[in-house]
Amino acid sequence: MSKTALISGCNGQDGSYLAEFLLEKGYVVHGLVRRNSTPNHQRIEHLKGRLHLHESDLTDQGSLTRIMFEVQPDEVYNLAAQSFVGISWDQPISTSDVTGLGAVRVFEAARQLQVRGAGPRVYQASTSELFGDTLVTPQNEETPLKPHSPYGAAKLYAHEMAGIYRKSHGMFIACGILFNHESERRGKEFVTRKITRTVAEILVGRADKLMLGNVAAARDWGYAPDYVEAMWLTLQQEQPDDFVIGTGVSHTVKDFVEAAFDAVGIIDGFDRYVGIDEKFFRPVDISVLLADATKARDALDWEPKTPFKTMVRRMVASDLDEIQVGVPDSERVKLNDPDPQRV
Ligand code: NAP
Ligand code: F7E
Repeated sequence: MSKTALISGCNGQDGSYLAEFLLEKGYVVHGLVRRNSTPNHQRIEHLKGRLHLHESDLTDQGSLTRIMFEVQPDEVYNLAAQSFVGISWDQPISTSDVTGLGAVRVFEAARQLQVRGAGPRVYQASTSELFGDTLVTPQNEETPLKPHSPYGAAKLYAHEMAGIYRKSHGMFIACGILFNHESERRGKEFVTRKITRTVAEILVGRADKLMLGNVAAARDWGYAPDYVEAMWLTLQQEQPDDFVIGTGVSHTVKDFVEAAFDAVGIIDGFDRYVGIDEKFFRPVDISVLLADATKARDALDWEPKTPFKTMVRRMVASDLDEIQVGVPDSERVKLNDPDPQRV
């Protein structure tokens, strides 16, 4: 019998990849999406007809509980969140409500179902932002948690509540302490996608500057499709547990910029095109994040598959395609070199 999964944030970067992954595995997949005045389900458009979508909001307990009861999922993946760290200083209340309390509303809906004998397994998307600007490097499941952003604090609340629900109610709730993961579907406000998009625009002559903030910040950037596999593996374990998920390699924002310019064959791109603008700095930033994912490797048999440069290259190639929609193929600017992973 096929299993049933419910994904909140189904239209997000990770939600869309996870939906694909679970459909491929034969799951019946239900997704929660927000109501928008102009429906915008771009990332899951290609899955329409295979996905069961439900309108809900993480601030609305009633609809979450109702849908949980209707769907009776075997597995719940709570991926919905206000996930942009930068905006969380400007919108701390809604970030706390959605990213923090919203997770607890999902746990609570699952608990109500468990009380009636049909408790699902629950995955909570925790984050490397939990560590804050730590001096402990690399970070693993034992590293102290001291977030520096309203987003990180909201995620810490959700993370702690996941543990409390697990212990107090005997629920199967597991968290992935996910380090940054990117893709062609990454939101355009995040630094990686902003870089690949602008580099593509510079290449075709539609932009002449890439304005950034703290280019010294270093992050452990992996490829999102690899990370959804880790989410699924986490829920297939005998016991619920938390796992750090990352690559074990950290790059600065400047490194990412250089890799993106390299991918399109622009030399000295950082010096020629990058400008620094105060408005992209955060009140507080994290200097370095670097994952020690040994526990996930040993217990889940999970390893990231996609090298950093391959990911950057795919993102730039995809942005090049997107910005040249409508341009005849013969006139399109393309990446010259073959993808190192495909040759
Ligand atoms: P994302 O692309 O921003 O997707 C977040 C999803 O949440 C979107 O589909 C969004 O809906 C939905 N959402 C936002 N507010 C909501 C609300 N009030 N009610 C219901 N849905 C709401 O994020 P992601 O990169 O896929 O990340 C997935 C999860 O992993 C998030 O919880 C994020 O915090 C966490 N995480 C991500 C990373 C990373 O590097 N990507 C790292 C660590 C943890 P719309 O589609 O309508 O906007
Ligand atoms: O910033 C610096 C910025 O916004 C990365 C989310 O998925 O990962 C993500 O959060 C770094 C920061 O991602 C710009 O200051 C420099 O140091 O791409 P980001 P994030 O804040 O790391 C974590 C793990 C999550 O959980 C989150 O949900 O890049 N940076 N210049 C910039 N950042 C942005 N956005 N824009 C700039 O111009």
